[in-house]
Amino acid sequence: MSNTESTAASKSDQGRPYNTKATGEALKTVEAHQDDQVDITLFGSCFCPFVQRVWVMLEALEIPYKVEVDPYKKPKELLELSPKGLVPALKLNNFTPPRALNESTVIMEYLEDLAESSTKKTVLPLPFNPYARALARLAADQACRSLVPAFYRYLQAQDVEKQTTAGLEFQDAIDVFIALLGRAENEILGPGAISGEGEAAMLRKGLGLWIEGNTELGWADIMAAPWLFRAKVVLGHYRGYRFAPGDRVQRYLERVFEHPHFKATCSDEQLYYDSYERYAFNRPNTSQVATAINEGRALP
Ligand SMILES: N[C@@H](CCC(=O)N[C@@H](CS)C(=O)NCC(=O)O)C(=O)O
Repeated sequence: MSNTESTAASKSDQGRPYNTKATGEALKTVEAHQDDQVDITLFGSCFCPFVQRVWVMLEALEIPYKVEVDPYKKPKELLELSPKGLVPALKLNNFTPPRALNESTVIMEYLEDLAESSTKKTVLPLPFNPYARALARLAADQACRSLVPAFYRYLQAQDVEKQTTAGLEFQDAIDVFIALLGRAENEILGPGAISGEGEAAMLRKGLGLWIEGNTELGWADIMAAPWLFRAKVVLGHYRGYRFAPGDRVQRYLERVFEHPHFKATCSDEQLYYDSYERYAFNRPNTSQVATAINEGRALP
């Protein structure tokens, strides 16, 4: 029996701590990003989905960076960058003294703006069509405000009845997210779309991997992917969750999970089983996010 099978079968809290060091592809990426002579240092922890968002952005936009893992114990250096001691945080080394940014969504906006004048890469539809950009952001907003909290509610729910309700709510949050990706596709590229053919071809790229044939991650993909991946791995393991069947959705998820920029930031599955055990058994003092969920408050 493999490690994974024995963990899945036992389903009891083994008191495993979160991992402090990336494994697999993510470890290779960490090792390839240790050059001190770069403008951006990403403070992150290897299992954190909020960090993964930012990490995927750096990869997708080809912005040079250095990555530090396990600042979870709140070293002074992190607290100077991120007031609540949350990761991700960016240290911006090109300012004297260095400046800082926290909040994954704000950092994503910052990197998108930065890339406009540096690497010329983007993960959004081009600015000549603000409506197409807004539709991509609408799906991303659904990921932030519904899908992410629903993920934690489901994972932290302890009795079967609450797990069933939370599971349905989580699936609903995914369905709405997918519907919004579909809406962007229909309204920008579909029959009677507002754009002409040339314009549609230019906008198509920025709509991300939902669009069959597209090869680059989009804004909404990056916003949601870390939790979609943890739904497959962690909720699959601890809650028996499976994505609702549907060929198009399955193909989309596969394209996201297999995308080189996403894969480069993923550790081996065992790391996620271990790191999320404390959430799955709702141990006290797991994290600020877990506490907020237990107290019915907004996420930090
Ligand atoms: N709103 C923040 C949330 C970040 C967050 O909660 N990060 C977790 C790791 S996944 C953290 O740093 N937790 C430390 C703690 O709970 O003290 C963001 O989007 O960046």
